[in-house]
Amino acid sequence: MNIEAITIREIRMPLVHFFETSFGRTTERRILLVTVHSDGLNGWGECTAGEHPFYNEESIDTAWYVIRGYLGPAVLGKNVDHETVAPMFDRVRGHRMAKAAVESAVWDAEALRRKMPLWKMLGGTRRELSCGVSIGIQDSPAQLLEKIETELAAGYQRIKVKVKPGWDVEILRAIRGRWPEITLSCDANSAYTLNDVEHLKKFDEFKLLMIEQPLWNDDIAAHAILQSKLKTALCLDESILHGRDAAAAAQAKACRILNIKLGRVGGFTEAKKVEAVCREAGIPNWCGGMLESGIGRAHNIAMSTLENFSLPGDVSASKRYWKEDIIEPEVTVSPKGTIAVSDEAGTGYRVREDLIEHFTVRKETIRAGQ
Ligand code: OSB
Ligand code: MG
Repeated sequence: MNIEAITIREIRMPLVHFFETSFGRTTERRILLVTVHSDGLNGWGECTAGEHPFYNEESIDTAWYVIRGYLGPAVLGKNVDHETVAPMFDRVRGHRMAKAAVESAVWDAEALRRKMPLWKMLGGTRRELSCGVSIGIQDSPAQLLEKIETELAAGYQRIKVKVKPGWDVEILRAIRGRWPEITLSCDANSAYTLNDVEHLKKFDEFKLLMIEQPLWNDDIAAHAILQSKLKTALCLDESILHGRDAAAAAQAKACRILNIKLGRVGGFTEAKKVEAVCREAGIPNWCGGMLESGIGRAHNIAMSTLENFSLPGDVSASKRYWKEDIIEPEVTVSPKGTIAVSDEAGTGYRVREDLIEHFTVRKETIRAGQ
């Protein structure tokens, strides 16, 4: 496939409801989309970097700079396919979300060209995906309980709540008091330290499926220490950037569950490596979310068809985030909390270019030989 041009653009989409984690509140998403133009086909990718460098070092603006200056030029005018594209970015260190955006656009274009489902090109097997939801910190505990009630009624199979010091044990107690048996987990986004071990031990009484990323993003060893002191399984998110991190975490027994995010690990090629390492090590995976628009959501669905994605993911219905999503059909979740995987070519979701244009605030096309 010859890459003739690449368009990068920023769209703005207001969230239906704000999303708050231990590092802050988001009310509107600024999303960088990548379009790869090749032989009359358009492949689409979404960069999952946030508005600010809080979840990791990247932001939508660093991704713009890296794609415009390095990743775009690395593939423009070249003959690439899904196996050769990722290594072309090796020279650039880090910037994995930017790499994933371009890589996934190339994979999308190739799947369309070969008229095959993206999930098949990836080597997936699952046809029905189990869905959970991630619920942010709310203005009051009562509001949180109300949200959980709504999501359970919609059929979601796992509830994950964001926690931080001051919004944790009492919140979990309130949830368990009302729903003693639901599958429940929590995500701290690094809000604790090893000085909090005694405090974190209190979480054990709530029979959580997992505690996600309680400690520093860059410290797998600290999670191994904590895991040895807790009954509850730890799940790593921010700490795992590639297959070697997954292998190190397995070796150190730093977690018993591992979430994979396409952007965080730098794309489909690396996500498959992380999945393979976890499968070998007996560590189940699930697909994490980054408040994606429909394009990122469709790619998450494809990735979640891989065999070791055996736990409910954070990939949920478009309408939980957006008044109107930029794909057609929107992502919908059945009353039993599942997403059906499409057999159509590409992601199985059509990109609504008209609506994307409407949401676009800046756009630039770069061409081969420019
Ligand atoms: O840690 O999983 C996380 C959103 C932004 C940044 C980090 C995280 C999240 C979520 C949202 O939990 C998951 C979703 O997209 O619904
Ligand atoms: Mg997380």
